[in-house]
Amino acid sequence: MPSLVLSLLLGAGLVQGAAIANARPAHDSVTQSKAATSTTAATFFEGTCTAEKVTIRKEWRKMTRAEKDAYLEAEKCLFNLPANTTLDGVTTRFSDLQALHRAYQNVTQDSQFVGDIIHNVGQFLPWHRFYMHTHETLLREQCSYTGPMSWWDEEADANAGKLFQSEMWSANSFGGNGTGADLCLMDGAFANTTMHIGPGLEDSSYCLYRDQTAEFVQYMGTDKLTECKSHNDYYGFFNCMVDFNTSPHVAGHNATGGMMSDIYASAGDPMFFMHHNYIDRVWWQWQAGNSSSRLTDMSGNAYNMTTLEVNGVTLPASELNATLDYVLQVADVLPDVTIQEVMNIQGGYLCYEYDY
Ligand SMILES: *[C@@H]1O[C@H](CO)[C@@H](O)[C@H](O)[C@H]1NC(C)=O
Ligand SMILES: *[C@@H]1O[C@H](CO)[C@@H](O)[C@H](O)[C@H]1NC(C)=O
Ligand SMILES: *[C@@H]1O[C@H](CO)[C@@H](O)[C@H](O)[C@H]1NC(C)=O
Ligand SMILES: *[C@@H]1O[C@H](CO)[C@@H](O)[C@H](O)[C@H]1NC(C)=O
Ligand SMILES: *[C@@H]1O[C@H](CO)[C@@H](O)[C@H](O)[C@H]1NC(C)=O
Ligand SMILES: *[C@@H]1O[C@H](CO)[C@@H](O)[C@H](O)[C@H]1NC(C)=O
Ligand SMILES: *[C@@H]1O[C@H](CO)[C@@H](O)[C@H](O)[C@H]1NC(C)=O
Ligand SMILES: *[C@@H]1O[C@H](CO)[C@@H](O)[C@H](O)[C@H]1NC(C)=O
Ligand SMILES: [Cu+2]
Repeated sequence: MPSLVLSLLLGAGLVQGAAIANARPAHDSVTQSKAATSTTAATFFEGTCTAEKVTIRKEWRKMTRAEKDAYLEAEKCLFNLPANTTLDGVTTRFSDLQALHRAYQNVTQDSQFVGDIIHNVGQFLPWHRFYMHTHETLLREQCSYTGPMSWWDEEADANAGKLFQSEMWSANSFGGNGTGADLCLMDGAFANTTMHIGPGLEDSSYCLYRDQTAEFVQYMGTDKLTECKSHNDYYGFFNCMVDFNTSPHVAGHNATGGMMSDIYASAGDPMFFMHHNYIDRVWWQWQAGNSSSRLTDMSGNAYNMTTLEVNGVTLPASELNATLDYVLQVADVLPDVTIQEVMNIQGGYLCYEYDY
């Protein structure tokens, strides 16, 4: 693998820390500890991750009231801490996360603009898994959060035909639809929050907003997920799950709408993390469903948002593919990792499981 130099040119200068990554040698490949299974119950403990250490990510509705309140308070704590990156537009520790998600969509690599290196590329799912871990680490280390991480069971809400009536959007959870001309979020834990990153690549002061859109719910239920999980190869699975406009990933963003459907600014809505933990869980379910191959299955272009097939046309592969030794970065909020290190959520670097 060629050495990779990423220059995130942001405004005046080079981003401190996000500037250089050298490819690392691949780690020893993962050895499976359990036979293939199709549930989240199987465990794949490796290295320092053991049954004693593993943490459980709980679906929002399985959290106790006290756990929900502690989670929302910790998130608000990140909104109230000072920024600690030099990325464009940052004002708070939470905005560091939002800004770095945007920065990797505007990348110049080896003097060539390659655009987005975290969406619609092979490393999409591993990068977002690492990003979810980065968010969790900030909650725990900066805001003393000790409770479970959480996720949103979109499949269940979509199947029930009441996605927008679910408790997720209640006034003592994440708040509901936007209101008024600007679709501002006016209820819930993050009501009346002013954002500073976005829209798009611009920066301005505007409200955290939502525009819930029913037409996307059709891509969020069991039928669609079964279709995606029927692929035995990572590329087929990932294209179905995240890449296309009819994918459960895009649908969750655009059903929530507003800031969540602005790909650059989307991580500014705290629902982003509930959504992406859910997407991470679906990937994990799929991996555990045929662990002998899928815990090491990685492929796809590493830049320029190419899909395997668009309208029946196969696009040329980029010079650089996403492989297990590809280096993932979060602008030095955490040290870089390789894709290999995040393939197994119980592989040692990561150590968690989903409650169901
Ligand atoms: C996006 O990239 C361009 C070109 O490198 C740069 O001029 C601009 O400042 C970047 N914008 C943001 C918000 O990162
Ligand atoms: C900010 O980042 C610097 C450099 O990485 C680190 O030394 C410092 O502890 C950080 N401060 C906070 C409040 O996280
Ligand atoms: C990637 O896509 C951008 C925008 O479409 C284009 O300008 C650039 O030449 C492409 N880079 C490579 C290396 O293909
Ligand atoms: C948000 O702002 C609106 C309009 O100013 C106000 O009516 C509402 O009480 C505020 N909500 C919260 C939770 O602060
Ligand atoms: C959310 O609010 C917008 C603006 O009022 C409205 O157009 C949209 O239909 C609402 N979404 C739902 C699911 O009710
Ligand atoms: C999702 O929403 C964004 C912003 O409104 C829009 O640009 C994009 O086309 C939407 N995706 C689909 C599949 O409609
Ligand atoms: C599991 O993966 C192996 C290797 O690719 C393949 O031969 C087998 O058919 C797969 N099993 C299922 C259930 O997809
Ligand atoms: C990237 O992957 C494609 C498709 O598997 C392959 O044809 C191509 O040779 C790979 N490129 C490199 C540089 O390994
Ligand atoms: Cu993203």
